[in-house]
Order: sequence, then structure tokens, then C-alpha cells
Amino acid sequence: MNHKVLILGIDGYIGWALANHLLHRKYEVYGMDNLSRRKLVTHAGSCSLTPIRSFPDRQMHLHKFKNFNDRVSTVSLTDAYLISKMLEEYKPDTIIHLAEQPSAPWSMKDVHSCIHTQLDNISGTLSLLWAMREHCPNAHLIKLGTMGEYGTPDCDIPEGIIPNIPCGHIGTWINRQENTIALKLKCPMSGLPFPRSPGSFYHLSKVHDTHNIIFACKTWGLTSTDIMQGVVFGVKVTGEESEIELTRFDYDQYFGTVINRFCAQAISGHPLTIYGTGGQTRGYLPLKDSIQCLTIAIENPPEQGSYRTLNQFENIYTINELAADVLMGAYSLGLDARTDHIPNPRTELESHYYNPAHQKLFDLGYIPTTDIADEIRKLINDLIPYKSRITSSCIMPTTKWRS
Ligand code: USQ
Repeated sequence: MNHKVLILGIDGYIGWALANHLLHRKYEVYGMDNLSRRKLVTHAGSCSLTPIRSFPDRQMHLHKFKNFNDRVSTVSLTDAYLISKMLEEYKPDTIIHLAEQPSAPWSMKDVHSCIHTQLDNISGTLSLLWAMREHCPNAHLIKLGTMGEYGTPDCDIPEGIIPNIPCGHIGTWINRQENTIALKLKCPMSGLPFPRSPGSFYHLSKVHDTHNIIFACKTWGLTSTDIMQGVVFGVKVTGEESEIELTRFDYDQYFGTVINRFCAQAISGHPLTIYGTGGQTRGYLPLKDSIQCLTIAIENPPEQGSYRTLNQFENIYTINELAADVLMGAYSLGLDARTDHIPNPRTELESHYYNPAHQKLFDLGYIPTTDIADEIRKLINDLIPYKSRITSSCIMPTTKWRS
């Protein structure tokens, strides 16, 4: 196979797992990472629960694969000149863009973290779009967005585009209560983006990316899949990973996602930190499903010159349901775990309607991991050997959405 895939953010949580997966599948893999995730987690007073190796060690590991390109760049995506040079040299067929600051709480910490999040995320994507336009206009950009772009509106959420608005006509869109909203709009494309209503400056940065990507596809004829991904959890993809292949695992208040945090808390004896009443509902998926879906997106690109959205998650769950699964998994492994409802540091609904569509990936062949409780139990078991690495002081949230 001579399909060249460039992974931007190859040293990150998903990037490292994806690189190993694609190399085993014989893709020709290229990589780029400015190591910002390592630096930010250290700055937050934490470190990966899994003892990940240094980036030079990881590079040595990558070079063992014949299908890994002999260079991996540590430039930043915001350096438009170097990104342009990189694409001119690599000429990738597919670019997976994972190279962004991924934490909502970090973006709400203070003005500096907020500006850093929006400037880096938005300008990085813009550098990339301009470089693609110049050097590889036919490449397929797979951009990691987030289900959080939509927020939790009191109506059904489609996959990116409002359905049933024919081009150039006055369309109608029927919401959950079956009220008809007349949208008196002339559509320049075959649909309009579903309104975004995110809940943090981080999620907003992804919304701005989405609009910039849609514009670049429409104006320059670039091709892109914008992935609206739910909250990912887990640490293994095949279950057979060697130590060097194991990806990072964060559990601190900023970079740990909720299930990962709950599992680390259960192991360390810290009560599970349910924010508020725990009725918040989101889409979730295991890391191995995320890798499966990204591979499906690579292998099934959209029509050349078009933009599509994929809502990427296995199913929706409330925080209370997930906490119950973690407790059950912990008890079955002999751990004495318990929950605690703490004041919610975020501004978010704790009880709400939530019904996002996610059919397109299933139509393309996604086979989901449906037994989430079992997946969580296996995750806890995988993490137990690293218990002594947990720093309890970085668990409780100190960043608040409201002052
Ligand atoms: N939550 C708790 N307790 C905790 C941590 C979180 O109850 O200790 C709750 C939050 O209040 C929220 C939910 O869990 O309602 C999810 O929070 P999260 O921190 O796991 O996820 P989030 O901040 O939404 O962001 C994460 C990733 C981000 C990705 C996003 C997908 O950090 O990069 O874009 O998940 S999504 O949420 O679908 O937008």
C-alpha cells in the first residue's frame, strides 16, 4: 500500500495509538507534534498514569517500521511557513489533524490559557488549510472536532448539516416538538451548518475551525471530514500493546476525561467526582472505537472537493450511569470505591434532552463496543499496576466556569 497519512499530534493520546495502528496496517505514516500535551500536563502538576517513554524513544520505535517516514517533525502547526514546507515535502494523501489544545477546563482557567487555546487551535488549522491549498489540494483532511460544538440544545442534533433544506430554496426543519421553523435562507451549499452552542472557550475554538474548514472546502475545493467526536476513554486498542506502544493516560482536572478520571479515582481510593447532580448526558466511545472510526474515515473519503461531518460516538450516557459502571467494575476487582456529588465547577445543564444522530459511521461499517461496563472493568484492571503513580492533589477541580 502506498497511501501516505500525516498525523498531526502524533505524540498525543489518540495520535500515538493511531500511529501504531496504522503502521501495523502498512500505511506510509508521517508525523508531527510540538509536544505541547506533555508540557501542559506537567504544568498542571500531573503526568500520564501510564509510564510513557520520551519522544526520542518513541521516534526510535517508529523507525523500526519500514513504512514510517524517516523524519518526524516537532514544529508547531501555528508556524505557517514550516507547515507549508512540510506539506510540500511530504505530499500526504490523508492528513489527520489532532494537534490542538484539547481541554475545556484549561481554556476556562484564565485569560492566558483561553487565548492560547483559541489562538493555537484556530491559527494552526488556518496554517494547515493554506498549506493544503498550495501543496496538496487533493488530500483528504480529517479534522478532530467535538460533539461539544453542538452543546445540549433542546432538540434533535443532526450530523453537522441541517437536513431537508434543498439548495436555493426556503427550507423547513422540524424540531423535536414538531414545530416548523421556517428558515428563509438561500443556501450557497447543499445545506447549512446546524447551529453550534458550545460550553467552553475550547469547544468554541473547534466551532471556529469548523466554519473555517467549511469555507476552505467551499471556496478552494478542499476535501474534509470533520469529526464530531464524543468523550473518549480507555488506554488500549488491541490489548496486546507493548510498553512503548501504550498511549498516555491523563486523570488530572484539566486533561483527564470523565471516565478516565473516575477509573483512576476508583484505584486510588478517591471518591468519584460527580459534578452536580450527574444527569449531564454526552456521547462516549472507547479509544479502540475512536481508532476504528478514524481508520474508516481514512478508507472512505468523501467526494473530492466536499465537506462532511461524522458524529463519532458509541452511545449516550449520563454521568451517574458511568459512575455506576465504574463502581461495579471496581467492586468486581476488589476495590472499595465510592462516589461524591461535588458542586459543579462548570456552567452546564445537569438534566436535559439529548438526541444526536450518529448513523453515518455505522453505514460505513463501524462495529461498536457495546458492553461499556465490561470495557470499564478491563480499563480499571489495566490501570491497577500504575496505582502508585497517581498524584491525588491534581484530581479535584479548581478551575470554575463562574467566579
Ligand atoms: N465531569 C464530571 N466529573 C469529572 C469530570 C467531568 O462529572 O470529574 C462531567 C463534566 O461536567 C461534563 C462531562 O463529565 O458534563 C464530560 O466532561 P469531560 O471533561 O470528560 O469532557 P469535556 O470537557 O466535554 O471534553 C472532552 C475532551 C475534549 C473533547 C470532548 C468531547 O477533553 O477534547 O472534545 O470531551 S465532547 O464532550 O463530546 O465535546
